[in-house]
Amino acid sequence: MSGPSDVLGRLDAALAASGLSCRGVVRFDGHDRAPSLADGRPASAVVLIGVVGGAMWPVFDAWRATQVDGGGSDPLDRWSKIVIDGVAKEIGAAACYPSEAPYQPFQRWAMKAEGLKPSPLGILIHPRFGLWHSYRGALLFRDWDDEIAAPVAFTHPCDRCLEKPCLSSCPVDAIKPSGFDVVGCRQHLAGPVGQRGCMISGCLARNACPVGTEYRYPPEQLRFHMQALKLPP
Ligand code: B12
Ligand code: SF4
Ligand code: SF4
Repeated sequence: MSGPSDVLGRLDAALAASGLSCRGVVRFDGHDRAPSLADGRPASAVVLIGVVGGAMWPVFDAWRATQVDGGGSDPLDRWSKIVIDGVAKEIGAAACYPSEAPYQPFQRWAMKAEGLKPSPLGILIHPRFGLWHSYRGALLFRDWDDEIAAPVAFTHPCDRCLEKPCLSSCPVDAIKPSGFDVVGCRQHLAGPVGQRGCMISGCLARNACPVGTEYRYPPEQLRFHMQALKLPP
């Protein structure tokens, strides 16, 4: 089995054209429930693959334009699977996906890999990318014997943010310190004010965050994610 620097270097190269990137590595230890591989044995490590800002959007959008069905009902999931399954085959790992049941704990893995914590919106905030990042898949490895560097320590951005504009920007108060009111949010998005507001400009609470604004998704990408949030699962 190759060492992590070798695998991560090959992964970066394999992902470069897609605009996706490696988002950290976690070795499973006694505290984690490691996902099983095809033969039923547990994985020993996972490498997260994700989106930072708008890097993947032009590649995904160009792919979508070539699809007769526009990419189907979940085009981003389909595209991610094509890209990540290809990379998994090349690297010799198994792939798993955040939207496939049973849900794997992508956020818990990301917290461990990069030392991230949840924002009041529920999504994890990154010290550099703010709220403008997500996960498109992960590669599971049977053997990973080499050291994995501990995440660099930083102050959680929300602990430094005194005004917390995300908590006061939602027109229907769906972002509360106690959690995200997804029903209230979706009702608003379905109505005329939501259609003219959040559905076009993106979530006002997310947009209000002052961290990582240079990574904010481009308008078309924002609208795409709002469409996905509007629909009940
Ligand atoms: C179901 C789901 C939803 C549902 C319900 C979300 C909810 N708040 O309950 C709906 C459809 C509403 C939704 C909406 C969105 N989601 Co969502 N969602 C998921 C999904 C598929 C499963 C979540 C889950 O149940 N995980 C299962 C448990 C076992 O995993 P977990 O890692 O342990 O997750 C838990 C912990 O993080 C825990 N937790 C919270 N705080 C803390 C603190 C500590 C210390 C610990 C230990 C744990 C913990 O809460 C999580 C469970 O909800 C995940 C993908 C995934 N596989 O995780 C995406 C995911 C969480 N969603 C994501 C996003 C981006 C969104 C949206 C912004 C998307 C959009 N279209 O705009 C919205 C807004 C969400 C919001 N404001 O909270 C991203 C978050 C990325 C990030 N930066 O963190 C994820 C990871 C998907 C991805 N592809 O990256 N989502
Ligand atoms: S506005 Fe402040 S509290 Fe809200 S997510 Fe951004 S940094 Fe965190
Ligand atoms: S999308 Fe709009 S209604 Fe939903 S949480 Fe964000 S600001 Fe509130």
